[in-house]
Amino acid sequence: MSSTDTNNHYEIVIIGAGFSGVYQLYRLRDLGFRVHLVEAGAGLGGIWHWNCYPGARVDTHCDIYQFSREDLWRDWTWSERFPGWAEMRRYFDYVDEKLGLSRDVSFNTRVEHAEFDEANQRWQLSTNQGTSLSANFVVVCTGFGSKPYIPELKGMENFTGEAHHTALWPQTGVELAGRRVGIIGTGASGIQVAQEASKVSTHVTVFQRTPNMFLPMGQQQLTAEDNARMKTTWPTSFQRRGECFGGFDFDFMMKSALEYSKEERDAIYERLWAAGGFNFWLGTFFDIFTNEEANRTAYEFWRNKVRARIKDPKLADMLAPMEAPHPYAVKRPSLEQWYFDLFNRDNTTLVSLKETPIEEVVPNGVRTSAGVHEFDLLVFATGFDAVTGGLTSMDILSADRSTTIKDKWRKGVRTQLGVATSGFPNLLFSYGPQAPTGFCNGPSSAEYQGECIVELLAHLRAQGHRRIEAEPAAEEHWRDHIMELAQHTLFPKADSWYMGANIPGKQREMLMYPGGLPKYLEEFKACKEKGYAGFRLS
Ligand code: NA7
Repeated sequence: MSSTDTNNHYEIVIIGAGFSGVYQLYRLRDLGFRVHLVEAGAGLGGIWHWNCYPGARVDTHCDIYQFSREDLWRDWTWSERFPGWAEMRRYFDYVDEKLGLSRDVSFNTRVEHAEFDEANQRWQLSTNQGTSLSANFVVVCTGFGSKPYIPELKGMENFTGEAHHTALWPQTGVELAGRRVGIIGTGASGIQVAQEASKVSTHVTVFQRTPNMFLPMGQQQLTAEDNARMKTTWPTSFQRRGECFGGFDFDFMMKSALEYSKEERDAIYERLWAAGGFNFWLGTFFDIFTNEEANRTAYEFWRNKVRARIKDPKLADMLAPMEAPHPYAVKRPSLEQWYFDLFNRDNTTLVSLKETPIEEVVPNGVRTSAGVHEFDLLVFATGFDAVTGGLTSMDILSADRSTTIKDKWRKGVRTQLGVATSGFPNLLFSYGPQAPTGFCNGPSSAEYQGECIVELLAHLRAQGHRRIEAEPAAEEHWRDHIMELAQHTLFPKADSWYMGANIPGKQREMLMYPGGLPKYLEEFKACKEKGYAGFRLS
């Protein structure tokens, strides 16, 4: 082995420095592994590094949107219940300072190609920097949203203004003040930009394809005293995450929405609504997700709340139609602060792309079937090739070199427990497909699922195993189990990124494990107790 090989060879290489990657780095390092992390961005934080557009904000209350290590939370103070991207970046800097992470990270380095060296049982990775490194094991932590999606629009090359996707926002910032802004997409990103733009821009035009069932954020400014009080409850909250479906510190009510009279039910809905955040989603009746009649009760409550805020009945019909466009809550609801109020002002226009589709981009804006909408800045808030995009955008060759992950998954994702796929030995992934991921709070997944992976790697070392590979039969079984669970829910009834249905040509399938975090952990534990059944260890 040459000296270069020695320098660039690690026991474990982690790809991606969001919550999952950072967790893997410090846990594996603490266990004495020789580990290195490769990150495409210039800093830690994952989506909190890339998503620096105005208004980018967490959708989970800060109590649980952080690492649960006491030496980290004890000395950190949150300024808002739902922190913005700049505060999240400061948080990652703080974690870095406390744990000395950066010394083991290659920043501005994107893994482009990976192939397995059978003779040495190791991965060879090549990067966009022209560098290469090798590792016995690779843990991919590229997250659910690392491959932005920009739709192909006719005439885009003719646009003379500025155009950016929210997740590729220039790190130096973009001026919103005094400009006319056009925003395509009304997910979390789109409405966050719209809310900020409405304060300073001359005009905001929002292009909506599907009305999004936003929930009230319930933002709060936090003092040092608030933090001190909250810290007394955090150990319990951290513990609770592993017991709740979505990795939150609250869970569904094991009651049917239909067990109650309308008055009783609405009183419960009022309480959940007032609590803010995802309470009206992950703290509600369990059968909202499985029973259309129960679901309709939540939609009607939501619709009436929203319509009461919008003065123009036509706009109310566009934003909160009398008939739901799809069941409530089967697309991830975003949190709004003053989004619906924008439409009572003169400087905001809402364009329904269902009624008037975009025909082409013109030099000064966008032409829909109803005419031209002019603007200087075009924001693509059109989301991501979610969950699988981080993995499939790298050229990862199977051990026998017959395929890539991207090609293998073209006809559907196959994994054992959402952490490995057959044909690709010694390659594990955290917060990826067929795991709780998008149904789970990010840091909770990073820690709970992440710890399963850490234990697995420690087990391999303890047993002297040099190779782990998912068994094809096990991944067929896991896939069937996921599809079976999904069939009993209303999730397949919407074109969401949970279903891979937001990207043209992508296989439509449930991409998440729909049984919830606790059940997932049980499955993993059972697999571990059977000597990691479904994985071939050697
Ligand atoms: P999302 O939630 O995937 O939202 C993307 C939005 O872009 C959504 O409103 C889409 O409409 C819209 N979209 C996508 N493609 C098009 C085209 N071709 N034309 C018009 N509109 C389009 O992404 P975000 O970045 O906002 O949020 C991602 C996650 O981050 C979010 O779930 C939170 O977890 C935080 P659609 O609804 O598909 O009709």
